[in-house]
Amino acid sequence: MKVYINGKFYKKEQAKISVFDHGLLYGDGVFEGIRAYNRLVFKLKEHIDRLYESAHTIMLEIPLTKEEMIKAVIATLRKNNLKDAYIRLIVTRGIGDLGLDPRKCKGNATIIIITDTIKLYPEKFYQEGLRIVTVPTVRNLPEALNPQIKSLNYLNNILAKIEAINSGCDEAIMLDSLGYVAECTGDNIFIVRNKELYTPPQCMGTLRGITRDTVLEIARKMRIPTHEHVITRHELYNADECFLTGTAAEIIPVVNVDGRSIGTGKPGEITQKLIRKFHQRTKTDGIRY
Ligand code: PXG
Repeated sequence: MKVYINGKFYKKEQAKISVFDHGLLYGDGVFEGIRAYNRLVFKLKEHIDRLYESAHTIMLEIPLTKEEMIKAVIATLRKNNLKDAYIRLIVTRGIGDLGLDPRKCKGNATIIIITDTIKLYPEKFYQEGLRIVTVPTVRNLPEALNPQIKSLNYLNNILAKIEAINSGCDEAIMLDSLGYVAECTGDNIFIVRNKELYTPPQCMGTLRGITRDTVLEIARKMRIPTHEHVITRHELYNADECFLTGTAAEIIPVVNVDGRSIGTGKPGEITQKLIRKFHQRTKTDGIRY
């Protein structure tokens, strides 16, 4: 494996950054998780746009233009010669001193691109469906650390993940500060009720997932009515179907929430149709490398 760091390629063992990088010291940086299928990078432009939006909000200047960044991702993929890949694109504040002040980092952001494969959940859950639980840790308040910023600070999500694991589950539902369903630790959530699709609005403490947007687009093409609307736990428990979406997770059915079985207790029909359409999409859409 060859890792890209600031324009140079390094072997996995030699790919290292400074202990004074504020990405390590403070989680001061932004990232994206991107997938490539059959030598096509899926939704690369959307991921790059979101990366630059996250960076803009935290006032982190990325030394490459978006076009140069796209070229760097493509070059890393070519170098690694992977047909299917998971790309982790990271931009940290760079090397500073042992204080928070980002001005001390002198604007030298560190860019890291790693390609590898990823399997978020065991394959059997894609067939049988996941069991998930609501956890006590609420999703970051948008007015404190907006979940729209895909920052290197994922402790909020990691705490939720730990709580799910402690409860014997692989994934957690995080609520917003009002108690509505927000999202999972690395995935957005959808429910189906009366053949209509619902997902929480992106302003309420959720990341605007690129897979989420793709699923909404596919559903509209299939003439399934879609709603971006707040969801209560009661509505979730009584949904006909439920599934999660994310670049790493793709689309995974959920069959049990907090001990309540969802619908028939098996992956739903609409969920399975959306999974099939999504996989068709990933085979044809994207930037070739
Ligand atoms: N919510 C959160 C909090 C995320 O981190 C998503 C939703 C889904 O967004 P996309 O754009 O991917 O559809 C994410 C993205 C991991 C992992 O290892 C998770 C993500 C990214 C990278 C790694 O679990 N999640």
